[in-house]
Amino acid sequence: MIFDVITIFPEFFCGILEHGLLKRAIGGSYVSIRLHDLRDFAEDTHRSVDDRPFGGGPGMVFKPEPLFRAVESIQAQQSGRRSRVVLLTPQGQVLNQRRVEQLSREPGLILICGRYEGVDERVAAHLATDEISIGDYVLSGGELAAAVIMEAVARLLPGVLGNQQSAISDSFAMAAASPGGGEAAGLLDFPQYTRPAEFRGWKAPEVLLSGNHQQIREWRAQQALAKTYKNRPDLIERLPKEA
Ligand code: 6GU
Repeated sequence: MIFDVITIFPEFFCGILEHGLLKRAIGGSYVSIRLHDLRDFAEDTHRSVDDRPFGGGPGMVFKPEPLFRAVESIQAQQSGRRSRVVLLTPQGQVLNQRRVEQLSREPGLILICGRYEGVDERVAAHLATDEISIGDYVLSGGELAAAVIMEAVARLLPGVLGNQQSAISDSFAMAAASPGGGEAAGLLDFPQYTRPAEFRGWKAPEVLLSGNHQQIREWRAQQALAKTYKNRPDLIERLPKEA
């Protein structure tokens, strides 16, 4: 999977590429990430990429020309199928695991880091294939959102996680493939405990130490439901009705 990231802050990505999952995915050649400085595609000597909004108002808006030039120069180097062009913007469709799974089936993604004040709408209308937001809150730019997408997609690529089972049974992964057939059915994950069995007087649930795997499965299913009910009642509403 090739990620082409278009940004005014290429250095922003140094840290996340040098640690953890993305570092391993790059090291193992599952993923390659190419950073493109939007200013390299500016048309004037000041390398300007934004301008004041038509109609007035605060802030600056990304001009269309540098973004079109950047995407078209990336596409000109692609031989096979064209990558989807994802505009990261708070006006986009909210990312979820289903969308992450769709994106993980692409050979590559071009990620445009927008800015909060705005991107000329002709980019959304005529250049981007997708507009994605990572949630209902405001970030100054799309860089963190691009990092979120790359991490979430990379960990689904075959081979990136040593233990594929983990990706399947994580919170939000679908029930069809889950081992117990229920605990990951669109619910949050069940609570985990590790040693010590007692910490500051708080005991780990005895059932987890019992070795009774049937009881452990039942406890985890019930706890997953309780946690979801408490923190994400909206997910309960969306459960498949037959269960
Ligand atoms: Cl993709 N961009 C910005 N600027 N803010 C956001 C976002 C994206 N997703 C949530 N908030």
